[in-house]
Amino acid sequence: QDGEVGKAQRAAAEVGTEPTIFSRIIDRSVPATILYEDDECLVFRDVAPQAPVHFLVIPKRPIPRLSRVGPQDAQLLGHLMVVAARTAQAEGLSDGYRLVINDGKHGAQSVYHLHLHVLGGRQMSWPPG
Ligand code: DGP
Repeated sequence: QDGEVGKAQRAAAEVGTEPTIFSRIIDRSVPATILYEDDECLVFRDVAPQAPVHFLVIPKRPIPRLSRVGPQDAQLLGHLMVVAARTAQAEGLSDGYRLVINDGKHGAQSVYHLHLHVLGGRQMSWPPG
């Protein structure tokens, strides 16, 4: 299948074999527009924005996907959401925004390093595709 879904399905076949592009953004060997960083997470603009504001919040620890997290990750996951909300506010998204986590093949995940999408700056619709 072509497009984003096809890319996601091909990526699903390679889970766990390689560090992802996001590891290279964390270590600065691939450039990105970074909005926020602390010891646990990094926030940067999505290279293919789907809304006027579209950024990603990732843990520095390379958890591959949401369905692999356990109770030991609860504090980190909460931190990612708090950072998402604070960065959304800093980006001026006072009329609201959407958080998305794609998991696995059916979720159309293409990069197997856990990430929260934050999308805003336009009216979203429901249901998502
Ligand atoms: P997902 O389908 O949830 O796995 O989304 C992965 C997102 O990552 C997708 O919206 C595009 C973005 N992305 C992929 N490669 C890069 C990159 O090299 N730099 C940046 N900034 N974003 C990337």
